[in-house]
Order: sequence, then C-alpha cells, then structure tokens
Amino acid sequence: MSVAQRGRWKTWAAISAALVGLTLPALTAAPAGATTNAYDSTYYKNAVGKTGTSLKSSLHTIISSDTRKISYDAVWNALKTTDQDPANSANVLLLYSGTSRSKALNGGDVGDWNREHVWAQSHGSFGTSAGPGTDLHHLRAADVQVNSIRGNKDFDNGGSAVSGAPGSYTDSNSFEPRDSDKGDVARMVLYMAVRYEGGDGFPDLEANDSTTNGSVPYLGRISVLKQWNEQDPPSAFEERRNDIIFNSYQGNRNPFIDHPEWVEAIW
Ligand SMILES: [Ca+2]
Ligand SMILES: [Ca+2]
Repeated sequence: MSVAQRGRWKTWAAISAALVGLTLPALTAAPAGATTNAYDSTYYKNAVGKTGTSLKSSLHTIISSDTRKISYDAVWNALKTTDQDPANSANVLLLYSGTSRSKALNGGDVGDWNREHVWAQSHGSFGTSAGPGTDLHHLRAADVQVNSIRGNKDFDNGGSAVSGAPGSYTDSNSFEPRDSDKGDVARMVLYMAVRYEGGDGFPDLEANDSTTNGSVPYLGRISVLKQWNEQDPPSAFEERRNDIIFNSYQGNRNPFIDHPEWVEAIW
C-alpha cells in the first residue's frame, strides 16, 4: 500500500466508522409510535422489542408473576385510594359519569357508588372470589344506576344517551362510555385479556369483535377498543392508579397504560 493509498484507506476507515455510528441506532430503533417507560429496563425488560403473540406471552408472564390478590370486601377501601378525586381527597371519581362523590357513599342504594367490573363478571362467570373478580386493574368506582345500565354489555359505539352519564350511550347489546373514559376502558379490558390465559383455575379471557358474547369469556369489540385506546391516551389519573396497584396492592402493572402502542403491537 502506497502512502497515498494508506491515506485514502484511513479516510475511508474513518468515514466507515462514522457511518456505523450513525446507522446502528437507526437499525435498532424502536417501531414508530413506541414510547419509553421508567420500567423498560426492569419490569418490562423481557417484553421490550417484541410484538404479536410473543409480546402477549411475555407480558402475561410478567403481570402474572406476582400473585397478590385481595378479597372482594377489601376492594371497597382500595378503590377509595385508587379512584380518589385528584381535586378532592374526600371523594372518588366515578367511571362513565365523571361524577365526584363522597368516599363514604359506597353501597347499593340510589345515589351510592359501587364496584364496577369493566370486564363484566358474567363474561367467563368468574364471580367475586379473589382473582379476576377482585382484580383492581379493571375495577372502578361507578354510580349504582349507571353500573346497572351498563350491566354485562359488550363495548361498542352508538345507542341513546345514558341517564346520569353525559356523553355515554347504550343500545340493546352494547355500551359506549363518554370520550374521556374510552381509552381507560379499552386498556382495562385488554389488560384482562393478557392477564388471564386459562391458568389458576380461571377462564382464558379474550377480546373479540362481537357484541353478543353473553356468558362466554369474551368481550367486544376489539376493533372499537383499539380506536378508543388511540383517541383517549393514558391520563395522569390512570398512571397514578396503576402505580398504586403496583406498589400497594397487587404488585403488577397494566402494560397498556405504560405502553399504549402495545395494543396495536398485539392486536
Ligand atoms: Ca381517559
Ligand atoms: Ca387471555
């Protein structure tokens, strides 16, 4: 190699090194829409970078590894903490209606709030023993009458206005929450689909595109839930309750609040 050749080689080597430095991060970049989360290098380390059934399987293992469960009676006090109104610590914020109501008004009478199973209990008939029936990630404080109107309906757009829950609609077989609760509902339902895969004596819960699921362990409609997840991103309220459930109750997280783009990555 001549001096001139050596010089050109050194220049090329330097350029190549620079190109490697420039292109490597691009080759390993996360997919479009990916977000980062404080738990990526710890809690989610085995899931980050995966998609499809591989991601779902990995997340199932992660969110099932801590088996702390609470009783249905203990859910009352837990909701007083997880669903506390950020503007008034004496109240809880009710799902579907957005009403702020005294924590002391928990019960079954008109004007009270009670424990709404966003994944309706009858869809898999899991009841209220410790497990899916007491899983705080899909249990929310709701007005007694509004909860009764939602009943065990699948989720979908459309219907007539729901009394006591402005912006919510219902028809004979489906319920549409108000806009600011749409994403919350989607992420709660899809958490349940990943958390419960048929182990521990509980049914394998899955989301599908039907609104006539009845008592089978399915809940719809997945195509609409995906839209709702996009249009109503995770709020500070959801992030706070995810942290409380993780740190103080169940030791597990709802991955779709931490990584809403994982909904599209799986479904
Ligand atoms: Ca929301
Ligand atoms: Ca499942």
